Amino acid sequence: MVAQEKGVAYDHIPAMPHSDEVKAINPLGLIPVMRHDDLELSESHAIARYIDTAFDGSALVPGDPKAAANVNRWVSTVNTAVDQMFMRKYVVEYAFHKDADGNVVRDVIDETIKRLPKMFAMLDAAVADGFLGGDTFTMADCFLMPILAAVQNFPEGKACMENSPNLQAYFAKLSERDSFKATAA
Ligand SMILES: N[C@@H](CCC(=O)N[C@@H](CS)C(=O)NCC(=O)O)C(=O)O
Repeated sequence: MVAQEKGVAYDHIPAMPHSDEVKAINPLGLIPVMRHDDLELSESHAIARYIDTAFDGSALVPGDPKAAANVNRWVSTVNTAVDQMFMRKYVVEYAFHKDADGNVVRDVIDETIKRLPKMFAMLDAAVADGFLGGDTFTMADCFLMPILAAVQNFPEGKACMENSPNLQAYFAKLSERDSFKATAA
């Protein structure tokens, strides 16, 4: 989304985590990884910041230190707390944690869904001014949107979204951006 928002051309090369081509850049084998000229980079936030600062186009993190701090705070919150709960302990469990018969193993999911409403309430308040943590589109929105798209694919996430009016309006509006349409899985 960051490259799209900036109008930066890129080649998207699908690769599996822990494949040799990924490990050549990130010894941990985690995606995403990026190559630009002689720079090889891992970690989504580092990649996003590099694209934002190395290329022309409107900045996705403001120049003013206090405004930037607020955006960075929300990127970190999404990348840690929100990602842990929505992706690692919910979406990934639904998608990949199956028993021998192919049924979803629900232990982690059933613990997580008790905590989903509180996280949704925090995010619902955080987008009240139209964007995550404020009234303009920033890098924080690029980090939240893909996770919000994924969490709604499963019933409890969908229900929480339906109970979060600000977040629903936010998601509907930002889904119309070309950067989201071009990158949504
Ligand atoms: N902190 C890293 C996390 C990267 C990450 O966990 N990527 C996932 C895919 S979204 C992955 O490669 N998972 C494979 C695994 O955990 O083995 C970042 O923000 O880039």
